[in-house]
Amino acid sequence: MSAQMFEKFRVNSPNVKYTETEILSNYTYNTSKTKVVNGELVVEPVSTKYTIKTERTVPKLGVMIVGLGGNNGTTVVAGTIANREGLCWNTKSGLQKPNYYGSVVMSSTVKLGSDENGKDSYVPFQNILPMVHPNDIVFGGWDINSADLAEAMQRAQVLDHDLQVQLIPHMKQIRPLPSIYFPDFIAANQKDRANNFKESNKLDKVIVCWSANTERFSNIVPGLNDTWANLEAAIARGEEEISPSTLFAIASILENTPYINGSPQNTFVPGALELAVQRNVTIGGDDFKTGQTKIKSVLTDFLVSAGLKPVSIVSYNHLGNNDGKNLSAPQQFRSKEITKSNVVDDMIESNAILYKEGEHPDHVIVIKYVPYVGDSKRAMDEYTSQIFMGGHNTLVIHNTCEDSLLAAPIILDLCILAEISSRITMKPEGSEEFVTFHPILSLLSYLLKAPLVPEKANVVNALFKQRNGILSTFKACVGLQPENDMSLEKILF
Ligand code: NAI
Ligand code: DG6
Repeated sequence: MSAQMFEKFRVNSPNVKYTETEILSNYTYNTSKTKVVNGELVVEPVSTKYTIKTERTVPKLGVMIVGLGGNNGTTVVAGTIANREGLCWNTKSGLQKPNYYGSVVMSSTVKLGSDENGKDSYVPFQNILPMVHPNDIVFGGWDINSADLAEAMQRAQVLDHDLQVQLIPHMKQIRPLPSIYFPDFIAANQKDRANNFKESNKLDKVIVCWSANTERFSNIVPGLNDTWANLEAAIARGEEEISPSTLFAIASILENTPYINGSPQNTFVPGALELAVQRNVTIGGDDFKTGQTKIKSVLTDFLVSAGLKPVSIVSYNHLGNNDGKNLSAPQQFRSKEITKSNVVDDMIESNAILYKEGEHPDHVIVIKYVPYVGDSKRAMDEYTSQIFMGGHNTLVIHNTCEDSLLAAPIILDLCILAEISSRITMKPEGSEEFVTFHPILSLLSYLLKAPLVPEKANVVNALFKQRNGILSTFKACVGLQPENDMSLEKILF
């Protein structure tokens, strides 16, 4: 065996100090700066020293889901209860135990080093820093439909029947709070679900996550939503172009509560972004990255970094749940088409040997609503690449999966990562002040199709770069360098 896992670890280094309440790490961040001098690229290594402070006390986290009665909302709550209560259920293949598969926090591991025999030592991702355990999260939220979560879970038809039966007593105790419904923003075919409206709700929980229906994009209108001052006035006037999701985000930010957008629409209009930055309240978005897009952000990265040239990417999918129904309307489909389309841009731009400036593969997105398949989404992707000497390589992928079982662990990850990120602060050498991460939390990019990033940062879509970004940051908090794949200690003769 060349690897082994340990539950706990301690870093033994003069640069790391564990106190009762904090982990303090003196960390040297190494990167490179480039500039062009007389037409030549000059690269200079740069080292910056930071003191990184991580608060060790894990808070009791409340997660408020907008769209709590939907497939994702009910599945994330049900899955967490099943794990917490240790509910096992019979299936045709035998007894099934609950798990958190699909959660990068709960079900993946991190390499911390190698022992004297060269054996790699791993710890669970969740143990690299003190993080909230999903079993301890308290869920609540809003929906435009008043069904309790037992009813909503049964309507979703995602979980096995035997498990649902065991969950009913727990789930029926939770009923979504009433929400805001503007028929103009989600598809007209959602009208029969909206039996429960109200203008606004007081947001008082720690993290709010939008997992409600995909809205159409809002128009960005000068004087309306382009600045916080204009947006505030527009909300006060009750302007119709302010979407429910933007209202939730604003209410959340005003309550100093982080807000995550799991759907594609442009909730964070410029005025909302300005408010989040002004008040330093964490926001993350847009659109959960689950199956097809995750594969795309791996496969395209592989092709382009292998020197192969993707020239056509066609992504087709059909599904039969309420999300699929909502997306069958043109404006809501358009929102999803946008977030699904931009996910290869950074990889294409990184390779000017393969692509001339402005050149891009043909990239087509199709989504069809097929009620019979329910939550079991079918995704078919075809990647055609140009290869050596004018040849072509076509890869075809067929993927069948329960959509909400992929999305639910991602909701947990987003909330857990947003929470731990709020307990990390950094002080550059020479400064007196510890600073937080930028409120537009790009660290969440791994879990989002169209990552929001601070103005000066580049969007990264490539999945393993995104994962490495999270891990390198968390390892820095305990005084460890990013994973170094040179393995010099093992390969020199
Ligand atoms: P769903 O249709 O089952 O659930 C959405 C829920 O939102 C419904 O219960 C609906 O009544 C409620 N709703 C609609 N407007 C609302 C409002 N203004 N306030 C409060 N509640 C409202 O959809 P599902 O499958 O749970 O997906 C949720 C969202 O997540 C969709 O926008 C979807 O595109 C997005 N998403 C889903 C992924 C997946 O793999 N399941 C992945 C990426 C994004
Ligand atoms: C149809 O595309 C439904 C959508 O909500 C997707 O299932 C969802 O956005 C997940 O997409 P992906 O590309 O991350 O698998």
